[in-house]
Amino acid sequence: MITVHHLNNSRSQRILWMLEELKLEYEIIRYKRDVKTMLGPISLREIHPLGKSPIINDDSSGEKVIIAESGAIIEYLMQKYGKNSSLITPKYGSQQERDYRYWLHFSEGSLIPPLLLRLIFNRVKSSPVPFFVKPITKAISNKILTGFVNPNIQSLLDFIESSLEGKKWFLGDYLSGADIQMSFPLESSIANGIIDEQYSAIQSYVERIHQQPAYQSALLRGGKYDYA
Ligand SMILES: N[C@@H](CCC(=O)N[C@@H](CS)C(=O)NCC(=O)O)C(=O)O
Repeated sequence: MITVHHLNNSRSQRILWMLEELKLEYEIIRYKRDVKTMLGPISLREIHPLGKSPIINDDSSGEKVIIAESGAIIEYLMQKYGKNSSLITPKYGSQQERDYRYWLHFSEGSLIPPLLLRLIFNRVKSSPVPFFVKPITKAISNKILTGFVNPNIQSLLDFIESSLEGKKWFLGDYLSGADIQMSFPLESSIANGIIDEQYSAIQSYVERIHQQPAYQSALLRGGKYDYA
């Protein structure tokens, strides 16, 4: 049986979607973020030292497999259970496979870091500090945001927008694990107003994701998720 260690409103929603696409049986162990810090509970560290979600266990082959990192989980599930599923397995060595790997890694490697920086510096701006320090923390945060973080996010989104124009999924007509991996940063950016109407290809793409029957089944299994 596969077990998903699922943190609310998090990247692990992607793994539930993937498991639904693969039509696999799985169970969910739920963890709740601290409402103030947004961090996961300490009990997640008993499953993996970093205590980040998603993590899966898979004991279906007799061996006790534990995998963390959503990209690694997607690759594992794809290799082990992806054959003849609704998700495409690109031919090894093909351009399609290079594109698949590119977007699979792009999500956590290129897109999420500046989104996280934006979140952090916006929090720094609004966090309580002595009144005489406030103008300084605000000015430094604004400088980093406007000089580095926001232009970086914009060029990444422009690139994603042009890559999706005229396409259904990142690999054209075929849904793949790369789409699953790209879903979380794009849908959370829409929910946070970072992606607006000027990015119409991204918006339609995320709407298409939300219409996938397996995506909707994952929502029903996972419970409340703020980005759908
Ligand atoms: N690159 C990792 C990131 C994992 C991660 O940071 N997960 C967040 C949820 S979106 C988390 O567990 N946060 C809670 C915490 O850091 O305590 C992945 O893709 O799995």
